[in-house]
Amino acid sequence: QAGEPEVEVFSVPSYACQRRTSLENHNAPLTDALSLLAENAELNDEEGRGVAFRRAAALLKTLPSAVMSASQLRGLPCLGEHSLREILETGTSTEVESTKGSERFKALKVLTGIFGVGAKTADRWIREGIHDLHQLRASGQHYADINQPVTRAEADAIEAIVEKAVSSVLRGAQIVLTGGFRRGKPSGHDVDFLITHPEEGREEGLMPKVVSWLEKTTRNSYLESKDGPGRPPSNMDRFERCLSIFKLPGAAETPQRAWRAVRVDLVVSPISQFAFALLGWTGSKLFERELRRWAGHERGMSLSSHALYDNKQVNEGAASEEEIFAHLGLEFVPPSERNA
Ligand code: 8DG
Ligand code: MN
Ligand code: MN
Repeated sequence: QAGEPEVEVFSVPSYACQRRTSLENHNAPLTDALSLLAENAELNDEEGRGVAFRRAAALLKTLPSAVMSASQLRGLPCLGEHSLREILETGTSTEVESTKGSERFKALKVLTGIFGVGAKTADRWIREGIHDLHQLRASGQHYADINQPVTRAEADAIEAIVEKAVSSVLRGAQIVLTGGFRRGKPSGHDVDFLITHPEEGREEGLMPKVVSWLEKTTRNSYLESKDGPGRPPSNMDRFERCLSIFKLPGAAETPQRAWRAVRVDLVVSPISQFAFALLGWTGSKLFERELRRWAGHERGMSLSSHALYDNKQVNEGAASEEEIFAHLGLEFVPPSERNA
């Protein structure tokens, strides 16, 4: 028809694990708005709403160009109920604007921006009338570092230390950088490592040894380990895991010291489960969630960071991530395309 501009109607597979999502995002204004709504839902313990917003954002991140009109999204999964149309038409939405202006959201953001403070602690402080750093200081609470992103160069420096620790306590043990940095992100909220040994069983008991090596040898760069009795074990898996805090030179909130704290996630896996652990700890969180949903809903299988079981509870072994994707009937998606 004359005069009608041609608009591309996007067509996208439903599951994020069927798609490639690089760090290049053509719809940042939309995904930023949806991520803000997701964050607000998560900070308020509304997991279902959070996931719905994360899914919608992930879908837009995968599109090859900017969305110009809602009609281009016709028939796409999980875009119906949200403020998307309003954002497309007006550049923002009433929900996004009211969230941004909300005192509770602002307080949750500021307080969870403190190192080691999660939604639960922030919520308790808010109920005690603490909404910002000034009030927190006045309340006499122990004052922590502000979260600052970790750069790739800092991650590399920490990798060298962890590498040294691991090979010093067990010859032949290997480490792999996982998480966001393996997906090519230039910065992250922490640094994630997976540790293994090519001989099954040799990795047993490795974590305490690595941690004591770090404590003894690297006083200047190692602060503490957050595992042990104080920290409930993860309900997601049974790996030896340790949340460590490293010291890096840089501006800290407390003027008396010249370093800041950086979170490091250490996980030990036996070589027989290594491919599953690698896939499970590389992320993104939404990509992982979608992989498990695909496995369950579309294949009748069950995927974890340890194993893949088919519908007869038979363990499908795998020596590589490629094999796991093949077992799941999915095309292989490299780490750099898992930024859903
Ligand atoms: P960022 O740190 O750069 O902000 O992003 P990220 O590296 O993608 O996120 P992350 O919070 O460090 O998590 C990395 C992956 O690890 C993610 O896919 C989820 C996974 N993961 C946890 N906790 C646990 C757990 O307890 N068990 C298992 N199996 N996986 C986990 O974060
Ligand atoms: Mn990470
Ligand atoms: Mn992590």
